[in-house]
Amino acid sequence: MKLVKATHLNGSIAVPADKSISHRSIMFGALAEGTTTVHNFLRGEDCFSTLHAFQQLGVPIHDDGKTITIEGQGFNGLKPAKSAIDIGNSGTTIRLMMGILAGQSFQTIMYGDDSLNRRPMNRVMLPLSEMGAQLEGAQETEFPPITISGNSDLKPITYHMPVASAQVKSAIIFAALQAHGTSTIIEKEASRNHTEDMIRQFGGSITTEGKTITVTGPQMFQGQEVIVPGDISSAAFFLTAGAIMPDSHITLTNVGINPTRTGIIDVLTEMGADMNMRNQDVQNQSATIDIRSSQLTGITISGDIIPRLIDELPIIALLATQAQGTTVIKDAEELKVKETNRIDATAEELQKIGARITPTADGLIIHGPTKLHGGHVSSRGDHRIGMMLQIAALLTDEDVTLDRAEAVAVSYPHFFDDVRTLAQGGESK
Ligand code: SPQ
Repeated sequence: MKLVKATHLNGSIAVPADKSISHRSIMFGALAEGTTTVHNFLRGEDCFSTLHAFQQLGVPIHDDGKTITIEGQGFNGLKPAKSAIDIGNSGTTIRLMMGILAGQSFQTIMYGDDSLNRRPMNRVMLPLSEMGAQLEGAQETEFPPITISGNSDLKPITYHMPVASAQVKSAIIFAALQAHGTSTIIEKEASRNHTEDMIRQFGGSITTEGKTITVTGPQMFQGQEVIVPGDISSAAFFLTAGAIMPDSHITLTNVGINPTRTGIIDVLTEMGADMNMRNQDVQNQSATIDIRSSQLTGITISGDIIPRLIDELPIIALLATQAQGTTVIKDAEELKVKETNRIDATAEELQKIGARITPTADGLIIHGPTKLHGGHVSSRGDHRIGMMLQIAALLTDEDVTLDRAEAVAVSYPHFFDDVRTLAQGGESK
């Protein structure tokens, strides 16, 4: 696909719904007693993987094109799927469902696409096995298809997490909610807390003190009305575009500002971006953000901020190509086990269009500012790499063509429409 060109970007975009919260709204709705309605559900492929998986497990879920209605079955009401469940590209779906299915008294097989079938699952399989479930990967590996033989009598666990991961934490929490007794999870670094927030929203209880999470099972939830805020990880592409494109001013409405996700705001602020936040909605954790063309300076990004911006690192690398000086990204080895190896994919694809960027064992080193040029690049099937490359393409008046552009549909189906809207200086629906 030939990527969109623009001289500047202007206008307002309503950021698409949060992917992490959309997944969890289906999960909690299915596991609650009674009806849950989900407004502003993300209509991306990953979230439909979660929705279809629960339908296969016997949960009635209706979609009228606007609102999702879930007839919750409770933790004890799930039914065995008639066949193996296709999870597509979604790491969040497969890992969190492993935690849910660990406490069920039946067997389930889940598999994904080529990318998901290469992502590591031991990080979830090991603690869930310790709690009493049986999990097996393909041909004695840790890779999907994963066969889960659940155990309706799970043991609680005390677990020191070896990686900073909301997916691992959430999988253990879902199993702990079904176990008899108190589980304690100690995070390596604090990661996104949407699972914990939603437990409270659905009438359950969980405590967090620093990096220690305590949850006692079994628990029961009541159906709720969920309004999903916009996804700051999707907003990040336009926050970056607004800062690095000349003569630009972008307004992003309904941006999720849960503090476990706002590392990108901290980075933009430290690099000197001309940005302001207004209309904060405390209950919905959302705000409007304005961003304008900015003079940026390179910085070092490392340590406990990394989980707060892990999915934004490819677009932050692009941001850094336009900043004065050197930006160093460290402590981000987790990027190697995302939809692609995002350290290599970011460095190699940006190098093709002129960026001065070097991959390291745990991150990237980027020198700027650099004038990018045209070329032929690939998303490698990774939505975040594809969207980052479209924003990069706006910086050159030469042609940039992108292979596997359709990957963006995983988290942001109308991404290219929003780029065109801003390139024409308009306002999105
Ligand atoms: O679901 P998936 O494919 O793992 O999605 C990604 C993404 O870029 O959209 C990662 F590839 O986001 C993860 C994120 O990196 C979503 C997530 C969640 O909703 O809990 C947590 C993070 O993953 P992890 O492994 O750090 O827990």
